[in-house]
Amino acid sequence: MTVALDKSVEDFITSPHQLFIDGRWVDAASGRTFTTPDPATGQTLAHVAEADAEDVDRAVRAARRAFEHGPWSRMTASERGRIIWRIGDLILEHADELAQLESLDNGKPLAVARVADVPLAADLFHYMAGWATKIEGNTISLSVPYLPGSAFHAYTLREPVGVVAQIIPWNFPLLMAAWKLGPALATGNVVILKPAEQTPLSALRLAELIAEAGVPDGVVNVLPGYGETAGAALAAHDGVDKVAFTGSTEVGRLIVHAAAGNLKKVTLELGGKSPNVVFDDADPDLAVQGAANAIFFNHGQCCIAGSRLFVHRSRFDEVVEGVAEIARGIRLGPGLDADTQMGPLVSDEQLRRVTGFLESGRQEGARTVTGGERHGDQGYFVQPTVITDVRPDMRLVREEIFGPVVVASPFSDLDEIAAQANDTVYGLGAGIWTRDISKAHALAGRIRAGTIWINCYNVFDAALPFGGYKQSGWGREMGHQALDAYTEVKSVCTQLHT
Ligand code: TXE
Repeated sequence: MTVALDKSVEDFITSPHQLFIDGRWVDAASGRTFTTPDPATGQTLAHVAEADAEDVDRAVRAARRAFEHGPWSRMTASERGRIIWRIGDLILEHADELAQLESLDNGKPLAVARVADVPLAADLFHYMAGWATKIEGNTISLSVPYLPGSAFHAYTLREPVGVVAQIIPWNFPLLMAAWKLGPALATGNVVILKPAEQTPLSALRLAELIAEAGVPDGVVNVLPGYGETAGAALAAHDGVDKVAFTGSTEVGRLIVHAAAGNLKKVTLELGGKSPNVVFDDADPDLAVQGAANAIFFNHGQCCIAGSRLFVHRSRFDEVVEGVAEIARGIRLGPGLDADTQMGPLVSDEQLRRVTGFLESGRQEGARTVTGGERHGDQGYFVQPTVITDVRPDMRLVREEIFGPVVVASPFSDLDEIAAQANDTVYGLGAGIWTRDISKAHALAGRIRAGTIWINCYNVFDAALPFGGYKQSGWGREMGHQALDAYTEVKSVCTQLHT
C-alpha cells in the first residue's frame, strides 16, 4: 500500500526549485535546470536549477560578506547555539514531510527515513548547538630559553576557518547535510552546500527551515548542480577557505588537487570496504542479524557497509546461510510503499555499476548463494546478494560496490583475520562479533579503521566521531573532533614588562 503524500510535500515537489544564495531563491545564471528522477520508476520527480561556476562566484561573494560583516560574526555564541538548536527543532516539527521527501528522491523506505535519517539529522543540530558556547582555547605557560627571566601571558583562540564549501552525496542526503552544516555553524563559519545531483530536494527544504530558524542571509547557501561543474568550481575557488567532501575516493583525489590552488583546508569522508568478523563463539542470532543489517541497511549504499563478511571456518556455512535466508525474505519495493523493506538504488548509474560488479564476480568464478540480479525491469532495484568462493584479488572483494552485495570468506584465527581485515586500501569501519571481550578488543586494536563496532553495527550518534583511516578519508565528522576541522588555532602571546 502506497503512503499518501502530505499536501506540503506535494506542494514542495511541484513548486520551482531554485538556488539559495544570500537568503534568496534565485535561478541559475545560465537559466539551466536538471531533473531529479524517482528511483522507483525512473520518472522525473522535479526540475531543479543547475548551479555552475558563475553561481558559485555569487554564493562565495555572499558568504564572504556574511562572514566579514555579520550579523553572524557579531552574534554571541549563545545566540548562534539557539539558532542551531532551532534548526533541529524545525526538522522534528517537519519530520514526516522530510522523511517523505527523502524517500521519494533517494528511494529509501519511508520507515527508515523516519526512524534514522530525520531524527539523526535533528539530533546532530541539537548536539552541535550545545558546542557553540564551548569552543575554547588554552592558556599556556612559556619558558622561552633565549629570554631568561621574561614573563608572558599566552593563550590560544579557536576561530572559524571562514567560507566553507561542503559537497555531499546522495545516500543520506538530509543527514549528510546535517553532519556538514552542524559543526560548521557551531564554530561560526559560513557555508556553501552542494547537494548531490541525484538528491537535491531535502537540502532545498532544509534551506527554508534554516532561514526560518533565523540563520542570517548569506550564512548558508545551497547550490544544487553537478559535481564536474558546480562541485569542481567550489573545490577550486580561491574565495573558499575550506572544502569538506563526502563521496567517492576517486573524486576525493580530484578535490585534493583542486584545493591545492589556494591550499584551502580539506576534510574527506570517502569510500570503504569494511570487514565484519564473526568468531565461532558469537551469539548466532545476533551475528546473523548483525551481518545482514551491516550490508543491507540503506541497500548497501553506506560508505561503512559491512561488505566483506568473515566467518570463523567452523561456523561459516551456518552464518552464510542465515544471512542468505534473511536476504531472500527482504521485500523490495518503492520507498513509499508501507510493506517495503528495501527500496531501489538511487540511480540508473548505480544500478549499472552494481550489476556490473555482479557480472564481474560471475566471470571470475565467485559463487552466488542468493540474489545476484537486477530485480524487475522498472526502477533501479537489485536483489540482496550473498556471494562466496571469492579470492582476495577479485574486484568484488577489493572495490566498493555500494549496493546490497556481501562477499563472505572463512578464517581460522586472530592473526589471519587481522591480516585479512586490513587487506584493503580503505579503513572506515569494522564489525566484530564474539562473546570474548579480550578477543574483541585485541582485534579492535589491530584493525586500521575509524570505527569498530563490537556486537553491533551501524550505530551512529552525534557524539561518536566518524571518519576514515587510509584512503577512507581525512578528518572526523561528529563528536567534538568535528569542530577541530572547522576552526583555526590562533596563538596570542603578550610579554609582561613589569
Ligand atoms: O560519487 P561522487 P557517485 C562511492 C560509491 C559509489 C561511487 C560513485 O562507491 O558507487 O562513489 O558515486 C560531487 N568535483 N560513494 O558518482 O561522484 C557530486 O556531485 C567536486 C561513496 O555519486 O563522488 C556529489 O555531490 N565535486 C560515498 C558528490 O561529489 C564532485 C557516497 C559525490 O559524488 C565532482 C557516494 C568533482 N569533480 C558515493 N564530481 C560515501 N563515502 O558515503 C562529483 N562531485
